[in-house]
Amino acid sequence: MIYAGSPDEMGMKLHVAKDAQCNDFDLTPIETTQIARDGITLPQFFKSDTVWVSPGYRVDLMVKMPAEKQTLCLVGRRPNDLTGSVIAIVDVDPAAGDPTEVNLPNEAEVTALAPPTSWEAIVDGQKTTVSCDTVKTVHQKLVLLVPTPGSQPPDLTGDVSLMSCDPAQNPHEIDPDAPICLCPDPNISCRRFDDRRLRGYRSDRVAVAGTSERWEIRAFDGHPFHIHINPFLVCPNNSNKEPNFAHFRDTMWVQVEDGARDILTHFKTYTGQFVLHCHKLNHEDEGMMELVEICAPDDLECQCQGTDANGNCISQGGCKEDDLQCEFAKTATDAYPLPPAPNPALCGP
Ligand SMILES: [Cu+2]
Repeated sequence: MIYAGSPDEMGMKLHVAKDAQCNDFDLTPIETTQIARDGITLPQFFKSDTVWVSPGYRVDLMVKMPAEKQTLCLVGRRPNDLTGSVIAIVDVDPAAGDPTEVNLPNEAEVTALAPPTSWEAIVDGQKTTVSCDTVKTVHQKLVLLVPTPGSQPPDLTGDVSLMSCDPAQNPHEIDPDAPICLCPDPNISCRRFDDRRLRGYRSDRVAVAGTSERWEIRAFDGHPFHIHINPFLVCPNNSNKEPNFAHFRDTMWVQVEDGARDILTHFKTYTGQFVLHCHKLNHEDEGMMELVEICAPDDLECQCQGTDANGNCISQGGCKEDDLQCEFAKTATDAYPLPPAPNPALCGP
C-alpha cells in the first residue's frame, strides 16, 4: 500500500462486509501482518488491526482472508473524518482463481530477507560495529517546525526575503520596538531551505561516505521525516502505531507526544548532494527541507566549507560570521523542546 495522499495521516482497517457495497460491516477489524516498510523487509512481523500511514508511506502487508467467498471493506480514518470512509471494496471469490495458500508464509522465511540491523562502519573516526545499542552518541539533532513560543508566525506569502534577528533587516518583524528572533514557518531546525541558499550555504548537513551517525529527530507537532539515497535504521521506540523494533525505512512519522525518535544513518558509498524533507508536500514546498552532502573520506575541502568566527567548519553546523539568524537557529535547536535562552546579542532582551 502506498499513501500518495496529502496532507493527513490515516488509519486503515479491513472489515467484513454485511452487504456488497460496504454500507454496513462488522466493527471488529481483521488482523494484518506487515512484512516490509518502504520496500525493505522487516526483521520481524508486525501484526496490527490498523495500517497507519502518513504521506509518502509504503507498507507491504499480508492478510489472510477469513472466508473463501466474502466482501471486505477497507475503511480509512483521518483526523477530520474520525468515523471513516470506505476507500476500497475487496471481493474474495473462489471463482476468480484457484487458492494457492491456506496459511500465511512462515515468519522466519520472510524475515530472513531483512537487512541486518547492525553493520561495520566508521563512527567518530573509529571502525565500529554499529547498532542502536552500541552507538549512543547523538551526532546531529533535527527538529521539524520550531515556532518561537508565544509568537504569531510571520506572513511570508509571496515573499522569500531573509528572516533576521536584526529588525532593520527584517521585513517580517511583528513589533519593531521589541525585536525577537523568529523561526521561519515551516522549517527544519529553525532554518528554511531557500533562506539558507540565499545566504550562500552550499548545504545544510555534511557527512562522510563510509560513516554512520546517530540522529535525534523531534517534531513540534507531527511530520513524516523523509531522507533520500540511504535508508536509515529506526531504533526501538514506544510507538503503538508502527513497528517499535529496529528496522530500516526512508520515511518516518515523528510527533511531539513521542519525544525524540533516534535513527542510525549509514552513508555507504554515494558522494554528492540529496535532500531530506517533510513528506507533506505543502510543508516541503514551503521550505521544510534540507540539502545533505556526503563527502569522500579524503575530500577535506568538501567536508569543511570555510570556518566561522570560532574556527568551526561552517559545513558542520557552523554559521557565517554575520549570520545572527543562523546562530539563533542553532540555539533554538539545541535547547528544544525548551525555548532558547534569551540572548540580547541575537534577539534583544
Ligand atoms: Cu511537515
